[in-house]
Amino acid sequence: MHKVIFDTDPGVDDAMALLFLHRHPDIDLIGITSVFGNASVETTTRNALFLKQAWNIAAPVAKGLGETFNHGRPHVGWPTGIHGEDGLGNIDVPETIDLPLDPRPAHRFIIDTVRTNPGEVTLVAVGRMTNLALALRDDPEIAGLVKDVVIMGGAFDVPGNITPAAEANIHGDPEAADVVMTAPWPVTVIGLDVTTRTVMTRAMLVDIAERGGAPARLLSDISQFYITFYEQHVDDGMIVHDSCACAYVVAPDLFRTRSGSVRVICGGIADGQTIQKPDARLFPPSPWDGLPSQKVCTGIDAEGVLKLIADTLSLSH
Ligand SMILES: [Ca+2]
Repeated sequence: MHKVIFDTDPGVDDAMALLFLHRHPDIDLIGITSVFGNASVETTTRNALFLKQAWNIAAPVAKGLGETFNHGRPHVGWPTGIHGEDGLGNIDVPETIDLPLDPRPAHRFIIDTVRTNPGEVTLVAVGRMTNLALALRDDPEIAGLVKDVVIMGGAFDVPGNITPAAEANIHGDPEAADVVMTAPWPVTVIGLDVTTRTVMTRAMLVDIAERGGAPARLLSDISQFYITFYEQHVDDGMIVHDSCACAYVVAPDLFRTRSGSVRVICGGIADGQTIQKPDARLFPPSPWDGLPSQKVCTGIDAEGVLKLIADTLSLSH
């Protein structure tokens, strides 16, 4: 079993990833931590509670802070054209959800849970890296106590999606992402290099909704707005960014990775760009030296990952 804390900004593709984690038999979802990105942290936290309630998820929700790791970065607006005004595809999520939050801020929840389960927790982070960076800042020793860190973010050998250089999760808090990538814990980065090849068609989603009961039908409803947005990028369906990171946790063999230290560009026109120094290449001294070697995904069995996601979302308990 993989004990997972899911750090998320729901978010339509986040919702799919959450249902995947909830339904996969090899995953023990022990916490949900919210971060801003696809919407404000108030909205993403409300959405996490909404999905917890709708899907009867036992894991507690802890709310993240509402600002970037380095304060003072300008706010650039929420991507309501992709995720809707409510962050979940404009399905009229109730204004408030009558469920309690964990009393701790997200980064403190992460620290405490990792310390209670040393060597056992996998952090799956599919929003901005703010909460993970804050956890490392307040308690650097947790780096040695976490089993694995799997993040959705970055673009290495392909263009970004929010600028030609940068992917949105990283661009939203580059300083936090650089802290996470360079910390002495094992990170696997699932970026646009592989997620953009993983497109769930409308027909697959219809099949999931038919097989997976009411939770899957809700997921299908949430996804329609996002699918309409993606008509400008793909022929049919939705790119399932965040679910790719969850699939990696249970089926790493479906991915090909490249090892090497990773740095995040902070500032300038390439703000938020992710750059790896592959271990197999020799360079003169550079800011990539002396840092942990992390895994960057460069290849994916997209068909295998989509089948894994579809089969898992279709499992009714
Ligand atoms: Ca996300």
